[in-house]
Amino acid sequence: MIFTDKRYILLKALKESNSWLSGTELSKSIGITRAGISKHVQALRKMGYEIETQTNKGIRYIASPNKVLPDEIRPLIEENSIVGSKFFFADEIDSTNKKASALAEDGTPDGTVVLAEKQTAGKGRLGRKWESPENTGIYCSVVLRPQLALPETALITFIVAIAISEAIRECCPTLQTQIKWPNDILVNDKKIVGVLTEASAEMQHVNHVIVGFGINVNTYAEHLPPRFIFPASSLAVESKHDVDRVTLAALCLKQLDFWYNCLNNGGADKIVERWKKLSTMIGRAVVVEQINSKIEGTIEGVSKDGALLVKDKNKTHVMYSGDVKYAGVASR
Ligand code: BT5
Repeated sequence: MIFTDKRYILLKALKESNSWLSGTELSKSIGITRAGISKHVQALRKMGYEIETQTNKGIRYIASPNKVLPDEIRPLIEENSIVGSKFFFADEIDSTNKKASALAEDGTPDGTVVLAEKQTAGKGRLGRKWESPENTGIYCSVVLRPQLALPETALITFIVAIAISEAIRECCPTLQTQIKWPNDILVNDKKIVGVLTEASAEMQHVNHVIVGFGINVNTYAEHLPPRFIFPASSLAVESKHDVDRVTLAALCLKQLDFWYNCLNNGGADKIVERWKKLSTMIGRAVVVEQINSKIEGTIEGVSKDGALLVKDKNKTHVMYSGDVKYAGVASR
């Protein structure tokens, strides 16, 4: 993917140079006026970038803010083909899924990414809340426009969970992630990541799907909600060191691009195979709670369209939604 945004090109040039760059040279090489350069420098400073300017010397990059900013991620995902086609960033937002959904309705392209440093109304499933304290986590939603029939879109939650697991494994090699159907990623049986997939469809046609994920990265106990089973934790707590959020966010988007292309190109079998390897649920005794029912049994596997297969005394249940608890573990 080639990013042509002038502010991004200016920032990249400044970062790649260890010394002062002349404003006149920059304006020539980027193809904007000197006033244009000043305007972009002001905008970058407003975002928290430290950039120095001196009349005789020119312009110099000093440091980036501690934020998961699009211009920090872009250089790391230049090989992506769809995910990252466009970015939207906010320091504070109600919900990145809500914003992504509004952008999707306005026709934003496949692969548009929405990022925020803090959410005031982060959404979980079934009206639950996702705690999203500022400057510590990754709160991200991606607009996808898959060329798939409606039943196949169930695998979208799978590709997001696979992508994030692979990214965490690469970033924090000492941690073992486990995918818990349908939408959690656990480390040491603690919830680190939540994924929320929301589809807009008519009849059998999918308009778009919003995939949102929240990752507790450098978040500490006082900002995490109490949970009885699968308690909330973060990568920093589990790995005992802080994790670079930009690197991790870029790896997630890189992996998501790979698995999204796989899904669009008939790779359902490969996705289900990888999911099974990254989950530790197969063969475990569980209780699956749905709004009006409860099934107790053993997990046999997952179907090609994303359902959980749970076998009890009588039959194998094909479950498309529900909350899973391991049998024998006290309720939440
Ligand atoms: C989820 O729901 O796990 C999906 C969460 C998706 C959040 C992302 S953030 C970016 C995007 N924009 C949004 O508005 N949402 C998405 P669910 O399985 O229903 O789990 C929700 C439950 O997890 C809550 O009831 C709490 O018990 C717990 N919880 C809330 N915040 C948490 C956190 N930061 N870490 C761990 N657990 C949390």
